[in-house]
Formats: sequence, structure tokens, C-alpha cells
Amino acid sequence: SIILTVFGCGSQKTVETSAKNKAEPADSIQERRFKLGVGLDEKHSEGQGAQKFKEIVEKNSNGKFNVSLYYNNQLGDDKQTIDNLIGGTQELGVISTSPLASTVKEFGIFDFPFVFNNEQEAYTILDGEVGKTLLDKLPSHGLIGLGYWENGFRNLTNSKHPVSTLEDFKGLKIRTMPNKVHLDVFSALGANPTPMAFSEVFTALDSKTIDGQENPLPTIEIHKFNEVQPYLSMTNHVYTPFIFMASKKFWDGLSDEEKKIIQEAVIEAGKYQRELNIEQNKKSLENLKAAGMQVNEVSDEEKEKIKAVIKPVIEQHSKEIGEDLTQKMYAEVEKARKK
Ligand code: KDG
Repeated sequence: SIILTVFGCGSQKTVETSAKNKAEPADSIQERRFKLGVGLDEKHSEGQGAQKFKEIVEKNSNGKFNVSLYYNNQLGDDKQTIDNLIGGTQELGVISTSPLASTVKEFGIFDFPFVFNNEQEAYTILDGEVGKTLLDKLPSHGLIGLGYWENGFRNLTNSKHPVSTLEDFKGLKIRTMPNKVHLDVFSALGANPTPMAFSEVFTALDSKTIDGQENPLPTIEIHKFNEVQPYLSMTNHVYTPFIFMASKKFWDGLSDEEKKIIQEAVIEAGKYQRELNIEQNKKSLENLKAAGMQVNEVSDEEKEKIKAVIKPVIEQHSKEIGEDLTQKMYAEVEKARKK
């Protein structure tokens, strides 16, 4: 507000004019430029969600914020993004939660296969207490977790043969994300897993250094893995969340009003991104079939065999991560199913 001193009629009085945003100090939203990096393409729901975030943030800051978007791991792969955020050289980033489990082991619970039956169940857990408990573990590592977006249910592709039984996994060289649970699961299935950054996957598939990889359908389509992978098996073996994070170094320098604008935009753009991802997932299946990929389902009977083989792996990881947390996740899933 502006204080005016008014002189007149021999008396002097102070009048307060009503300026806009009376409650806020004028400098509570500063001019800022910051970078948001995502791993996937601009066409993918992740890239589209990032654009939506930029629009919302720039509008709600009255043009004071300027967000530069970087797609396709231009600022670095998921692991590099974590380091960039911790170091403060990158302000914002969206990555899969899986590589984050090397920094905060509890994120490994989202790498357990066959936990969620559908996206809605995943949202209940991610946006509920379990998801929040995990976000709260990030600040002590120099990271701020602002919310979960959707990568989605992962399916297996390869260049050797259709994978429809447990036996079919044997000996396949599969790229996994750098994550202990994924590595142990694929080893237990008899495959030969190799951790690799996403940006190297296409070339490794093309040169046959690896036989296969696993990712949600929109990624398989948009990143053209179908051009080098004839077989797609609808394993739907795990749901991977994306996590939207900020550098704590950056975050701590923001006013409450600025934090609020960014936080709310992550949630709003996240709703859009999740819906779009579900749509892209449906369309991608049709498109991949039309493009000539040979697609097969995996029967419930075979899935039960797969689950039995990986059960000890999951039990071991539950112990390492903390059984209280894993039990809580399973209990919340059960509750969500009963609703
Ligand atoms: O931004 C996310 C991507 O970098 C990556 O996480 C995609 O699922 C992915 C993978 O297989 O690496």
C-alpha cells in the first residue's frame, strides 16, 4: 500500500490508498527464468504436460516467470537430472521414480510388479499418504517432490520372439531402467537384464546389443522402438509414476506466493497429463498394431507363474525398503479396490 500525507485546512492526516494485492509485498513474485527438463519427446504426454505447466505458470505469475522447456533428456538422463537438481544447475525436472530409488530407497516400492490393476488405483496411492510419505523424504537429499505424473503400465518388446510364457523370458537381453528391483525381477525371470539410460536404448536395440526393452506404449510408439522391435508382449508388469521435482536450492529462494504458483501448476498440469497419457496409451496400441508390430497378450495363468517366480525377490526388497511401508501400500490398494 502507499501512504500519502495530505496537507490541508491546517491539519495533516495520513491516508492509506488501496493498492492491488494489499496483503502481498510488491516483490512477492519476481521476474524469474527457469529450466524444466523432461526425458521424453515433446509429442509424449510428458512433453505436453510440461508445456501445459509452462502456460499455467507464466499466466499465473502475470508473465513474470519464464519457463524454458527441454525435451528428450537434453539436460541429462534421469540420473543426471537428479544430480542437476541437487546441485541447483537445473530448477525443475520430471523423471521416472525408478532411478530415484538409488537416492531414496523407499521409491523402490513403486517398482514392485503387479501392484496396481489400473491407473485409478495408482492415483489413490500416489496422491494419498504413501505418496506423500515418499515426497517428504526428498528435502533432506536436496530435492523437492511436487507431485506425481504418469509414465504408466510397462510392456515388453523384443526382436527375438513373442513372449507369452514364463519360459519365453529365458536368455533375453533386456534393457531396464537403472533400478535394483527391475534388475532382480528380470534376472529371476531368467532374462539377462542390463541397466541403461533411456537415451541410449534405441541405438542399443538397433545394433542388437540388447534384444528388448520395456516401456509404456506411448513411449514405444513415439520413440519409434517398433521400427527395431517386431514383438510386443502385453505384460503390463509394472506401473511407473513420473515425479515432478524441484531443486531445493532453487525452491528455498522462492517466496510463498511463488511456491504456490509452481505447486498448483504441477497439480493442474498433472491432471491434464494423466488424462492425455491414458488416451495416448489406447491410441498407441492401435497405431503399433497398424505399423505391423506383432502383439500378444499374456494369459492370467502365465502371469500367476511369473508372480510366483518373482515373489521371493519382492519379499527381499520389501525387507530392505521397510515392511511397514510396503504393507501400508498393499493395505491402501485393498481399500481402494473395495470402494
Ligand atoms: O522423463 C522420463 C524418462 O527420462 C524415462 O524415465 C523414461 O521410462 C523411462 C525409461 O524407460 O527410462
